[in-house]
Amino acid sequence: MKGVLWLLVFGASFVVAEDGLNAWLRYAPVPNADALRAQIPTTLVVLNTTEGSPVNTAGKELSQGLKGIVGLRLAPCGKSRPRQALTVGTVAQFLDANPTVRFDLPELINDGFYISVSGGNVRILGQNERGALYGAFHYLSLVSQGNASDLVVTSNPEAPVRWVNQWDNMQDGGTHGSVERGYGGPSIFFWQGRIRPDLTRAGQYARLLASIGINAVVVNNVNANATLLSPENMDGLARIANAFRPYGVQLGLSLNFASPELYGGLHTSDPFDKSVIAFWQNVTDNLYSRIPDMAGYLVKANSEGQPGPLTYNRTLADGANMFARTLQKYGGICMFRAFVYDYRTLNQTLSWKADRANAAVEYFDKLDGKFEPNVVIQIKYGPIDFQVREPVSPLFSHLQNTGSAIELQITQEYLGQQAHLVYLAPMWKELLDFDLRVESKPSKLSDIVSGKRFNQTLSGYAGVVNVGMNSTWLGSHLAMSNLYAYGKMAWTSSTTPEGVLGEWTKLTFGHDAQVIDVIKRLSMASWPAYEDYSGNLGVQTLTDILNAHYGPNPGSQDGNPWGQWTRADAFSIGMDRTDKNGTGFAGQYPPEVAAMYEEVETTPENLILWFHHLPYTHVLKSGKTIIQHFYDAHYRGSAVAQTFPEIWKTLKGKIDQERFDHVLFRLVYQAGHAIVWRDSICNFYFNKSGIPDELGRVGNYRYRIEAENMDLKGYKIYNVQPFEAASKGRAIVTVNNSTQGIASTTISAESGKYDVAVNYYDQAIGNSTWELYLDDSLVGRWKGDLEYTIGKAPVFYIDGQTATRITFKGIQVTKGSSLKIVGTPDGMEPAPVDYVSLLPEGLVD
Ligand code: GCW
Repeated sequence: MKGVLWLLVFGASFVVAEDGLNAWLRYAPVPNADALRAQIPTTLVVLNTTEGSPVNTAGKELSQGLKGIVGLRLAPCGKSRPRQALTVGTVAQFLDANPTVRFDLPELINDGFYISVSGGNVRILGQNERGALYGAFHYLSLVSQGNASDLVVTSNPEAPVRWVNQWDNMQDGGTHGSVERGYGGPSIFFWQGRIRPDLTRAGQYARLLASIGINAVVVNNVNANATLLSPENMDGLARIANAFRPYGVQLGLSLNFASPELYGGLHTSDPFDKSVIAFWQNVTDNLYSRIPDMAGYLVKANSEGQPGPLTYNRTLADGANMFARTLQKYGGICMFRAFVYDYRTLNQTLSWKADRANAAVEYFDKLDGKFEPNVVIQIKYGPIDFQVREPVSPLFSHLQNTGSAIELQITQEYLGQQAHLVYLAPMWKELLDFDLRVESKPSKLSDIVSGKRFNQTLSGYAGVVNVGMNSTWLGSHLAMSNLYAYGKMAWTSSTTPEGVLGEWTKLTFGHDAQVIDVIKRLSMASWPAYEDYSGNLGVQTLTDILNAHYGPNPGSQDGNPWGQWTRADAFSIGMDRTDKNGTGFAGQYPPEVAAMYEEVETTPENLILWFHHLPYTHVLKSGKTIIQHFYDAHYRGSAVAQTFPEIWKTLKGKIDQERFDHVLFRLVYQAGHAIVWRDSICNFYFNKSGIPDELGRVGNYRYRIEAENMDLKGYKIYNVQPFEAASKGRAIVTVNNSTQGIASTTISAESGKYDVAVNYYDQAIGNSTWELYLDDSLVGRWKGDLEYTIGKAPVFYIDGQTATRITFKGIQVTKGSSLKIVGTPDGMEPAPVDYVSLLPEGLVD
């Protein structure tokens, strides 16, 4: 009876709307709560009750968690300890408190934990306080997943550096807003050039991160603002560190290399200049006097216009070491980014051998061993920039006497900006499992970044996360699986993408098997689908790289110094990165891997255009030509995306309405945008190569009514740039900003039920309204306000970044009747329309 009552009281939260703020730490009631509760002791022994200590936090989480999950109210321990208790603390604290207890010491390293559940006794012991908190979160996760039975867990992290980076600016505005490449709202740390007065979200963020083993957050953008070093802002940073500390999360800072000049009033930032060295030592001393446990620094230097040691004819090591030395007496770390390249020197027409991918090894190879021991080189997973598929950066095989960390991107900068579902763990797994075969010995990337392969003591993981004030953190509920998986994989690289996803889903959405299955199906299909409909065969993402890094724009890759080239011409495509004939990049790998990438035959086909320049007619192992593979993959990937909303809909009523609607909205949007991707890429390469699609799909859209072919009143024809971002290259826009436009036509399709899709452009410069009528009866009305609802970077242009589809399903259409779109412009947005598709039910085109 008690159980039933409990379920009535607590079970209510099953249907309560959820905004995502607690992410996977909802502590929601589980189905077998009664049975679980009976297995858990009722007394809690917290071995350090100092307010703000991680062990004390662990005690609070256990109380709150077990109350929520199984309805158990833990009682603090009185004078006499009961035989059965839930004990949490460090190993040392435990031995202190229990001098007579015989106990086999677990083998723990820094941050590691041990859990023993035996005979109604639960012990959660950390090697340090942070480890104890990790153990508590792990135990709560087990119970949340329905397991409170006897067990022993000894868990140690593979690598000491498990950081996240936030690219938070000090203020909103500028080209990147509050968080560069952030799609979850403004910074949780900074506002209007200062640290926010209310840092509640900073504490909540630290809580989430601690629960997945993350031990430090670099709070500000690598494109750093020197004013962060003002005394007032340093005080503010100390407040952030205070908010983090109860969760064992340390604060890290990005530095602007030119701060001595920009902020310190010096005439140089030369790392060998005495006054510069003194400036930085002073900064470091001031910071540590406020934040004694600060994690250290992160430095982006000589990259994308940022200053750095090369500006002063010093090496990158000279620069890194200068910071590292100031940190040494405090035990701090200097993370120095390998993302160094000089776009000013890159010219694809002048040299076939020019290649941005070569830069990192060229700069850092000769510096191996020249860094202070507390420097870690932070290397993006691939040699270019967070593309949908890249080979592992060869630099990992070159730094054998210097610690390295892999930089992964949780924020989906090039991968759909959280408006597309792309579960990234499978990609990370492939990268981490890749064997670089250094000196022909097993050299898995995961073993290099764990420090195992080259005996490094400082190494690990950095994940660019970019959460914001949005209650969903990343802007999308489903995107949070990426953050969860990141933490778990940084702790244990053998974590499987499916396994960790199932765990996350249970914690985030509950135990319903169908919910778990659906989220698994969608998520596991999502990266392959995105790769298919964006850029395949290793050609890169093909997104717009000159604007928001969103939406298709294959032409933007070439003809500029950013070096993300595809070298596509009328006959061939791909970067020749071979040693014998190309940029020599393949030769940067250890010999076995270099030999594999050197030859077309042995290069994995999903990277073939990364390494080779080939004719469109080159035949792949599948028997298809490259161009036909492009067409087919884009059709396949976008078709998979069409299934996402339908699959998701089967969960109606199985999860709370708020999250159900939020996810559905995004999946519907993604399905529409996948069609935009498909058509843009296919038409772009069809236009370049002149080779038609064997299946006749590309360029032939039999269900479409092009807006430019309709009768226009108040609308005019607009040539879209790039052409492939519109069906047949053209769209319509209202003739001015204040008058409605009407586009109408007579339906020639046979009468019947249709899904009516309208492709339009939603620019972030106004909120136009569109109305769709069939014979003067309103089918639907919608607004162009995606800039407020979807979170992706705001874009002003009429192009593949703003192209959007809305579909009205099951509409009765009569031959000979009239179809009309009425567009009302708003602000600078001229209610643009591309086409209408009358789709027989079940068809998408
Ligand atoms: O991916 C590119 C991004 C920049 C970013 C840079 C970097 C923070 O487009 O926004 O700057 O890389 O990683 O430094």
